[in-house]
Amino acid sequence: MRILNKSALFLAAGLGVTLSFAGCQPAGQNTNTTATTQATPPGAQNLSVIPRPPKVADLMKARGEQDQALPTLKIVSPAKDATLNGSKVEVKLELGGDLKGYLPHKDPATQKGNHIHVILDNQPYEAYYELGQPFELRNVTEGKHTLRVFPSRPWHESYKNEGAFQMVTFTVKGGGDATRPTTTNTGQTVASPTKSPAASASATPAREGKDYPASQAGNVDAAKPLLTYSRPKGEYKGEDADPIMIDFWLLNAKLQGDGGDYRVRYSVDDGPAKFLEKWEPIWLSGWTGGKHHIKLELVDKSGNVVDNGGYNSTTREITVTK
Ligand SMILES: [Cu+2]
Repeated sequence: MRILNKSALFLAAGLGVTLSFAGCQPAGQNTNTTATTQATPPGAQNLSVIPRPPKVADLMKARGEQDQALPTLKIVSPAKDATLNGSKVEVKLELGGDLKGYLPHKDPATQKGNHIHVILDNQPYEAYYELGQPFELRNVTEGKHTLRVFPSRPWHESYKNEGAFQMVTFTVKGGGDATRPTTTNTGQTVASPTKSPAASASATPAREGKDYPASQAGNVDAAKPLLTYSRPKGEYKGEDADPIMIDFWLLNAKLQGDGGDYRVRYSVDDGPAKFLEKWEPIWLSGWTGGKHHIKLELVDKSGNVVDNGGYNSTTREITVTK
């Protein structure tokens, strides 16, 4: 906490906005060590970092050499700095590198498999399984956008080798309608600005893709340190809800435990800030049911968020159903 308080002071001097975070939480609100004599507020949870779950370790063993693969991606489309007409953007990728049997594909029986994480701007990633056909970004709003992609395992842990991550910036002219509901590739409404029932819940499109809510690119410099939030996201149910993995991609930034200058700071539900010193996933156990939000930030030695178009501080909401 000593480091935290120092960084909080530093932040207080420079960035008033971040005051709700770090060491400035009201005392006792999220420190559960002395909570036994107090009434526990509904939804209070004690999260702890646990080792890689045996279930995941077993999956790794069953995959042969795949976890030692060094998959690389190339974004064929959209081309770097391309200007595209219309709200539908086709993403085409080329997978290469030392694959050792790694192949994105959704098993129809289990609905699981290797896949690519596709991220438009700084929205939650979408899974892309069948690279033989393009992934459609639908209803993309007019303006500048970024696309980030990297290969992932069936349990959503990303490959972290050089060349796995790719990013392009592109511009859309005559883009999508920001008032349209947001739907998944099966036409299910996940968010609607007008709260109307899904108008597009008709036939399932043949191609993978997603209708996107309005977003724009951050002013991202591909040569600067960049944290890409990957997991957790969406809904977690039953045995998938405990533990829950935090995973991310780092570009141009080595963490202190890996011999570099940076750390990744995370917090759950505005709780105390925790630090990750190594670039690897962690598993958190002890979630309660309901909505939670997870904040992930790339910070320098002084505990300041490294600025890069706003992408280095990301908060996502997840829903846990017990
Ligand atoms: Cu995934």
